[in-house]
Amino acid sequence: MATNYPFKDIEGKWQADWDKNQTYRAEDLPVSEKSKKFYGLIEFPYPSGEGLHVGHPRSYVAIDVMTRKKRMEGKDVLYPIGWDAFGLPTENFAIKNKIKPADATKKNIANFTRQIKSLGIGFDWSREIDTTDPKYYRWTQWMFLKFFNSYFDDVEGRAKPIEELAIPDSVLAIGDEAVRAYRDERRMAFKATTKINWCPRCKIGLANEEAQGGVCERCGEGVEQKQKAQWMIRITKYAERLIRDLDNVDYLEKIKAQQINWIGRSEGAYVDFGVIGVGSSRPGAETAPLPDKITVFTTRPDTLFGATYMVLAPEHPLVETWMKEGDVTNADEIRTYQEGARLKSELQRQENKEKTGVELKGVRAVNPSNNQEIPVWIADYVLAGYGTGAIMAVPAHDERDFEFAKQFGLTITQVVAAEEGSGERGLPFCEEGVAFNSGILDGLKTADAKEKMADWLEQNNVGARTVNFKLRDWVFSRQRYWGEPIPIIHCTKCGYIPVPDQQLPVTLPEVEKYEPTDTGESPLAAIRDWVETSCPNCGGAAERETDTMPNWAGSSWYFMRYCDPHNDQAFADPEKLKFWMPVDLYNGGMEHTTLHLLYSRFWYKFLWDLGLVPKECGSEPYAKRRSHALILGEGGVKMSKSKGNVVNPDDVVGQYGADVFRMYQMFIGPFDQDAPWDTHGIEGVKRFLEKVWRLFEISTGPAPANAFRTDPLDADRENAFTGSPVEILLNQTIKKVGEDIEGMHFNTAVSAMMILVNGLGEGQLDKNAAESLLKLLAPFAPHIAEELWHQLGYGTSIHRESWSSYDSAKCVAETFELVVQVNGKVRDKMTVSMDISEEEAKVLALASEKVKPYVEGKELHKVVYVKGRLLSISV
Ligand code: ANZ
Ligand code: ZN
Repeated sequence: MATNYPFKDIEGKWQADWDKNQTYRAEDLPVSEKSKKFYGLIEFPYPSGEGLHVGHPRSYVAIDVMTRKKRMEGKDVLYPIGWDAFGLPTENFAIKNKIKPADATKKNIANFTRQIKSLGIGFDWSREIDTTDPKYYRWTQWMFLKFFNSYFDDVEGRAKPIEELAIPDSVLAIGDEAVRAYRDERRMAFKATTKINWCPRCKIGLANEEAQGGVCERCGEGVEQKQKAQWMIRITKYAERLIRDLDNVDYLEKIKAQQINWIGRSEGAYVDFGVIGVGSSRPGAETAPLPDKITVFTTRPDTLFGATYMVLAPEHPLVETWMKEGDVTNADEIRTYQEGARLKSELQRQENKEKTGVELKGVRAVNPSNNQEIPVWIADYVLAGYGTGAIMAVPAHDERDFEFAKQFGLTITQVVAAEEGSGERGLPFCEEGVAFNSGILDGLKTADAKEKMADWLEQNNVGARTVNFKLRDWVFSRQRYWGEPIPIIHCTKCGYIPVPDQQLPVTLPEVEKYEPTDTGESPLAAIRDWVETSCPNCGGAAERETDTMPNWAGSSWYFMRYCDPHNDQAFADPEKLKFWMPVDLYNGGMEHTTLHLLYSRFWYKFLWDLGLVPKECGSEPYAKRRSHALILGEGGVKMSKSKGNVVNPDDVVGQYGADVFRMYQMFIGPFDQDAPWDTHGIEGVKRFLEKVWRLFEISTGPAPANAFRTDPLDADRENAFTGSPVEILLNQTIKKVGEDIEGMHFNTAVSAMMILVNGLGEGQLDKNAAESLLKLLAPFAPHIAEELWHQLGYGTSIHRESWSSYDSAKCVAETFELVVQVNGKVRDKMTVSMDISEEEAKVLALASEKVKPYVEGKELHKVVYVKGRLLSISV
């Protein structure tokens, strides 16, 4: 059933009015006014063909409530909206329906705009952005070229322009080719052939972050491994700072923990093992040291004496070397094993299944701690991409090594015990303890033994302390059409040449066919007259890069574009960045914690290092990050088409209006907990707003002759409730709603308003209570609040009014009448706070002028206190 107030008229009317008067427009002020600004941000949506999901508004309405309150508190609020519109679903939709991705995007954006506008969210639409607009992606491309034209200075720990890279004389001496290669190896954006996660269904390469759990993030298909030349960005150079700077931001603890865990910092050491040939067919190397060394990364250098064999990843380059040189004698067996490993994903290789491996016959390693010769194996549980791609195996103290040693009958030597002298215990023993069987380390606790061994390695030049990260460089190429073209030109003479700034953007060509290819080539590769171009450097024939950027590119910096969305001279005016940045509150999904949130922090830091983001903005883009939970279908299961439990926001708004929808979204449950959609719940909210409406109808009478309209400043009425229970309730509610909004406890703010409205009762609404109630309601139900505000006789928007303040003296919990008896006779009655203690009650009673005459100069015999009622004194 529809509401009993005319929401259709009210909502449309006020939305048009806000639009016309630009009620929610953010004003760019001078930096000196910075304390006035509040920048609230939601993750801008991907405008899919399905339209808005009821999950989207949970975030939008929440930050709308917050920013509306801030605006009423006098802040200059920036709350913008835009479209993260590149991406696979649109491309696939366009292919299927034989339309252009750009046209599909336009249509989807129009639909999303209509839907979002129908919710009355206070976005500043004048700042709308679209990542697929060439005016926007021009700057995304420009930023990519900044990555290309920069290197990371390890000493200073920051990115710098590539021209500042010092080229060693030895390289200069070789010539231009060598200089170019030297630079190319150090660029922040570089091309490399690596094993990538490949989704055979989407026909697209995926970053590790997009293939968590070994399945494609988009379609759920199991990913395969494929070798491909890819553009990569060196996010790993920022690993340390991405962890460290979390200390300076206010993020939910679980968000920080997830990022730290994903970056995966491990302290440990490199250790070099010598190699000897013991059967090599290399002349002179039959039983002699080989020129190679195996370097491993270990987090437990203290266990070096227990390293009884070594394992290399099957892809380790030394394996190739030894096969080529004829050092290993079982090459066929090794080849077969390598083939098998190549087809497995990293995840499969880390699974706790039966261990497999092959010994490299003909070579042995030398443990530097005791000069013992130990066998060298390859096994796929050692990953090529982590650490050095090789390990020292310590089977007594590492689970995987232990299983492997058992499987292949390798030596297991224990070197750490739980306590000194406690010896054998169940192996593997993977905890910390005390070293034994370990020469110089004997008797040391693990922490000390690690330090001592690290010192020893450094002194003897066979290793060094180091820090390792799980984080991988960012695979930045996609072989698809609907993304930003990577603005690089390949010239056979000059190498990779950036497209000159004045030629940006490199726009996508309009084509007939967008289908991806099985070869892993981008569809752009087939468009020859787009691909063929001339080299900006030498003018010779050259080809465009045909890979496009991942859909995370445009969203890595969009929050800065909002600060100055129409600028065509710069991605944003530095003065405007100085005023608005950082974002004060950013809300988004937990699923983006190790994707967008990490990428955009990195991207921002990079621009900040280069001074492209002013220093004054600070080194972090988001001061505060919060996350909403999911809205589930009725009954608590995930909404899905197949279950038929998808709620369409259009239907809800059509039936109940935007205010009910918004308020229900906030009432549905704690913001950070999943909550099922519930039709009874929405009915409850509807009745609440109806009650508010009725309350005003009765109190103010029919327009235009109602009380507030003719006499909005009636002083008597204003004071009518001073000290009354209604006034206390009102002050309490103002306090609670304000605090709940700040703490993002929106559901309890709504229930506080419900209690207030119940308490106000019919006919009890005076001017002060009426105004305060509407101001509290305004962030949640902006339309009805605006309508009733105007009915009170005001001519300007309630959303530009000031937020109500409360009087803490009038927020006192509850009071009761304390009866004071002396020797059984009532001598006084006093109004006291409900939470008064016995001691306080006694002090008050004895100080009473009416009680004093009966107790003064007498000995107190007994005092009985009955909470909430009585204090009985015997003298
Ligand atoms: C010897 C050792 C002894 C290790 C011991 C552990 C326990 P995290 O903490 O994840 O960084 N490792 C190193 N590189 C590897 C690779 N490419 N593939 C598989 N495993 C690798 O783990 C570091 C530890 O994981 C390293 O420390 C190494 O095993 C192994 F009692 O070295 B350890
Ligand atoms: Zn050239």
